[in-house]
This record gives sequence, structure tokens and C-alpha cells, in this order.
Amino acid sequence: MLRTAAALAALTLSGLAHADAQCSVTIHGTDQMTYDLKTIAVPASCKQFKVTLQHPGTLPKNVMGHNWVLTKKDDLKGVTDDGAKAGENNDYVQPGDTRVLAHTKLIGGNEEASVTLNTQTLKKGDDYVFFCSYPFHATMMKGTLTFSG
Ligand SMILES: [Cu+2]
Repeated sequence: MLRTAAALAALTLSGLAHADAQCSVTIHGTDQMTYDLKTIAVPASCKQFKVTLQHPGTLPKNVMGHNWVLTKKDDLKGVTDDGAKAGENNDYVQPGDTRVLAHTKLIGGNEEASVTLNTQTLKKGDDYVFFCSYPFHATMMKGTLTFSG
């Protein structure tokens, strides 16, 4: 309730109106190792798309850390395997990994992070996967991102 009111107020205050409202999304990663979204649809009219990850839990990031990582569907396994090796200091993302189309830093409870994606990196009609690359979290924390008109 409070969050909705705050979001509406922010929208009104920004004066950026509807175009920008569609070009962003907020997703929550919880203490229960879940995301609250299974799909994200990016409108083709968006040149940029902002993803904000919020962690409404209380557990610290070394215990229940979450990030938001975007790759092509087939790259999930390779990216999470290499991310696990890269470790917490690298937010569980291998530095310079070109398979990673966008990612936030790793956050713990009561923290927030965001990333803005340039939609030129996406192809219409392709399926992309988003997930948390903290070791083993992607088994539960993953969803599909689509880019369409
Ligand atoms: Cu996670």
C-alpha cells in the first residue's frame, strides 16, 4: 500500500509521464530465495529499460544475497558456473563476461540496486532469461524476459 502510494507520487513528481513508466520494472528478491516476478516484458518502444532490484528481507548478502542478471536463455548455466567461481567480491559475475547482457550488484536484506539496459542489445522475439547468480539461487530465482512491440 505504502509502496504503491510512493511509486505514484514518484511518477507524478518526475513529470516524465507514461513513456518512462513502461520502461522500468521493480523486482523483489526475498529471504525465501524467491523473486516476485516470473516474466518481464520490455516494450520495443523503450530505448533503455531500468530494472530495480529490492531485497525486502533481513538476511545479509553473504547468507541470502541476490542480484539480477540477464543473459540469453542458453547462457544461464555457463554464467552461473563462472559466477560462482568469481565469488562474492565480484557479485557472483565473472568480470568482463560478454554473455552477461546486464546485471546489478549483489545486495542483502533492506538494500536496493538497479541497472539500466540498452535495449539495442536485445532482439525482438528472442527469449532471454534473468536470474540471481548467487550459488544455487537460479534454480528458484529465474524468469523470462521478452522484447516485443
Ligand atoms: Cu539470490
